[in-house]
Amino acid sequence: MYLIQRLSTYSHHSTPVVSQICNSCIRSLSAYAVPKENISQLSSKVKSYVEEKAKICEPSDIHICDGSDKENNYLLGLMQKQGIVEPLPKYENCWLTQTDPADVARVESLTFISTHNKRDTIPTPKDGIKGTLGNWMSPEDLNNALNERLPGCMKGRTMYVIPFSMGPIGSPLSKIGIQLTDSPYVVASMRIMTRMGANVLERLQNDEFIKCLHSVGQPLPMKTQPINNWPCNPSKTIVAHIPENNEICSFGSGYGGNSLLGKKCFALRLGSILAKREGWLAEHMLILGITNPEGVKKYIVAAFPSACGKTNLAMMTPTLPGYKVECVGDDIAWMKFDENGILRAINPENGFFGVAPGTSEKTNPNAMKTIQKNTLFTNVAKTADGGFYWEGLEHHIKGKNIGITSWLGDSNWTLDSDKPSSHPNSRFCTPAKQCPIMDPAWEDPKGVPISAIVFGGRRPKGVPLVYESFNWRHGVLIGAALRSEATAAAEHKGKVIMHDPFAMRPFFGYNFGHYLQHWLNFEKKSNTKLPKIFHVNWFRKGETSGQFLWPGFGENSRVLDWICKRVDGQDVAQETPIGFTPKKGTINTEGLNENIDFEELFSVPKDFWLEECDRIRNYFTEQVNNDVPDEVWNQLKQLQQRLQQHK
Ligand code: SAT
Ligand code: MN
Repeated sequence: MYLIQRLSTYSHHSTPVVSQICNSCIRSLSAYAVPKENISQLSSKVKSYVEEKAKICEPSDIHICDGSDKENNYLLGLMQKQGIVEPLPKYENCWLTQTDPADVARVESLTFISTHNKRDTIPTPKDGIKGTLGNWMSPEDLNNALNERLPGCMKGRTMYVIPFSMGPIGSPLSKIGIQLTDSPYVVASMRIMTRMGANVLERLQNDEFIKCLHSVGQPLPMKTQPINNWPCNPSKTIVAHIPENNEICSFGSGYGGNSLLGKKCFALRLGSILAKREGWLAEHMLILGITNPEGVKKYIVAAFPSACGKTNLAMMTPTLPGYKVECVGDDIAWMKFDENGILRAINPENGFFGVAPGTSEKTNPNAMKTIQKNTLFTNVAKTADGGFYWEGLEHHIKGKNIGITSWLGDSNWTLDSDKPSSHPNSRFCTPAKQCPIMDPAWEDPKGVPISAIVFGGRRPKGVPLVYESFNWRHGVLIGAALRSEATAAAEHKGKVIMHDPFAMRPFFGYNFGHYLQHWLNFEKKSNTKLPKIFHVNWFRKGETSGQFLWPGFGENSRVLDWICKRVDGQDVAQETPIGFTPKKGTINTEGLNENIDFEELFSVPKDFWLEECDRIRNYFTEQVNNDVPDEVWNQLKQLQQRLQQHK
């Protein structure tokens, strides 16, 4: 651990101050200067970045993270003293944090990408329509916003310097970032979610890196006591990306994707820009390997909007006898065609930042095993015997007399309470390597070879369990047209089917129209073996029964098996206007104990799909307008024609 301090200013302390700075120290701090000798270990590029930002943010000291256990334990101890975390003694090295209830999720409306040319960042929506494909800010406006916020924002706090690698250290597909943050919670979380520490600095040498600055936006001393000891500044929050400088600046929130800058900000938004520049793909996709009883293994990537069970699928226990599923990643895939034209994927992350409610032995037994140690829980409830609790774990407490304290601190919470025990976006942050089904190749620097790309949505009506695109271009249309049922904003009540193209809507780093062209361009490249593209829907309901037509979870292995057969070129498909669906009897039903109405599950209702075409056309026209590539319009037209010709 390296701790850099202006010890001379702390004359009344005999030993270096390692815990939170005392008040008289805060008062005695004069103009900030980084002691040169202590950051001499940094490369000149990192050093000047740290110095530049320290000068602006004026932290009281700087700590360069080495990623060691010792450092982590020290930070956890510090946070415990400060009341930011408490141990969950029922497990090994597990900790619970409750945030300020005003800081519980990503803030899409305050997330910006700043470029000189607006159209580089977002399509121009049709007149009178509000764009929903990202927020742009001019460099001038961003400068003003940051100048209003950053000066002195770390006063009285430590600036932690986090060197981190997205992807296995040294993989040609990996990228390095340096995050500066004044939140020890962020340090502890980044240590789980990324490869972090001294070995990253070694690897970095004097190369370029992604610059990530984060502040909770509450210099000390604060005027009022922070709620739950969780400093944040919701009225001033901003999450900004500056592609030109490979830079991210986030202010005011300590939560999730707002503050763990490696995840959505770097790996997806800036990642997608780097991918476009450099000819690869940064996608919001899980990566899994599936092995059949003959021992043949294939890797699949899959993009789903939220609330479709992405993490559950990534860690699935297949019910199909003799099959094995292994996990490479549950959220993000970085993919590049190798010299043999094979698409190879790495998971840039090192941990899972999963939604806690709904995770249980039934829905995801592997996640439950993963989170038994070394895990940070945020905004979940706790049990009197030192455990975690959330919606979905009712069987853990039923019939037992265990006290529960809700995430909001209600220590009399019971199953009859009218509020949930945990915030719906509460999370576990847990090391990937603890997952019992991590794929042996999950850290292979070459990446794993991808055979199929799957898009999926929660579609109660009209959309079959699985269908295959006719070709790559048609597959790009399927990704672009992705829709899923979601709980809508307050003004609509209940559920609506929302557009979420490529499950990337909040994560595009640049103009979605240009992104579509980037995808289309891979078809023109010589020597690329393009994976087949599929669409799945586990959530179709019977028109009359109103019940799910497919049991889902482990049974989804039957669909993955059919996909693998198609990758092998087996004659198990029939043509429909929307793509290839399984021929009768080609979904393996061995051991399936339910009566499935395959007829209804695979039907392609003409009127439904013609209406779907209209909605997609409207969406493209309103949102993407002049930036829709011709080929995407073509594909949509062809889909509509096929449907019209269909009886
Ligand atoms: O908070 S994160 O952005 O990391 C996760 C999510 O909201 O998708
Ligand atoms: Mn995600």
